[in-house]
Amino acid sequence: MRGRLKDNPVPGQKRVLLAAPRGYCAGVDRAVIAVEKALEHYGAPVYVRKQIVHNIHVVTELEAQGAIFVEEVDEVPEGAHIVFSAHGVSPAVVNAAADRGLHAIDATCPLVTKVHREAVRFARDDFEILLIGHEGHEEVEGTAGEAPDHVTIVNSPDDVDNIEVQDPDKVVWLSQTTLSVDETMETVRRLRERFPNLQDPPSDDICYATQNRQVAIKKVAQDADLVIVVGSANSSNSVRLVEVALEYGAKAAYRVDYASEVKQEWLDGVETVGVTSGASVPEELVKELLDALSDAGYGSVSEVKTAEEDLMFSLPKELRKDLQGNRDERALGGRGRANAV
Ligand code: 2E7
Ligand code: F3S
Repeated sequence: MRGRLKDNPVPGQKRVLLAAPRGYCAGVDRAVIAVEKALEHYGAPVYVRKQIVHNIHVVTELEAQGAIFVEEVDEVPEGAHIVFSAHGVSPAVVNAAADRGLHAIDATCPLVTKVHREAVRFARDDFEILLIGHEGHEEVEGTAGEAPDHVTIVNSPDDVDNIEVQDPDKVVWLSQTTLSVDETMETVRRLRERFPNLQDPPSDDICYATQNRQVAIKKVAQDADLVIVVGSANSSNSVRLVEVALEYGAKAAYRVDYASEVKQEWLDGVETVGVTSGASVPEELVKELLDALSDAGYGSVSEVKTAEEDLMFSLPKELRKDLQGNRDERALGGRGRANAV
């Protein structure tokens, strides 16, 4: 059914094209499990700086298990456990947590840490870093905080004309991991027009998960009258999926946190609904959307798969160490808790 519906839809038949890959990436999976394991191992409450990932459902579920989300480390009682979110933190935040005697568990996605290292290295070599990304987003604050005196944030292609640099022969661009690939390439093209010796990052900063989800929704969007993206409003990669869907031919595209937000009028005259979800979105929310669409007559679902994903990251090292200690204690006949990984 999968191929037949996609390539040769029955005229007038309502159907869903379900993008794959969608939903959780390796960095989100690791960060959410880190909070759950921390709660199991240390007991509630465990504090989390900022939303662990930008999804309201994930945050609400973790709150119900005993996580307390704070904006800054000074809200956390001295000596408590704190998890840094998947989007990363600047050294200033790491230091503030240490000064307060907090036990920090760093759930920064390893692919963000890689960009932090690039920023540190280029700053050490005295480059000016043009960081393409959205000002105010936690990831951008964290990366810029690695080398504040060397970083200029470039929000959009239109920002390029206003950038000032000291030495146009010593500039490099880096980026946030969750941007639109196409828009970022346009920003780089315009930067290079102004600074022909602009250096590229050593490897892609826009991560595999962002890229894969955009490729999949581009394919779906070509055939979709409507695209629905499951994801929260502050989720950069989810919002990008709506934009990409519109750019690649979807007649309409909306973002929802929950299936209950789908408006009846969105479906008026619609034969093909494309569905995807951002990297911070649990699959159960997509399932609920598919159930709601099925109730509305869109029971035929074909997956449009453009890549396989099997990347997994190990848990943050601070947590692994404590969980390992727990295991050793049990092996020695101690009374450790029976919940280590
Ligand atoms: C961490 C990073 O939580 P998200 O919705 O975050 P964005 O950055 O898209 O607002 O998605 C997962 C995620 C993506 N990037 C987590 Cl650095
Ligand atoms: Fe990491 Fe990319 Fe996910 S940076 S948290 S793998 S969206």
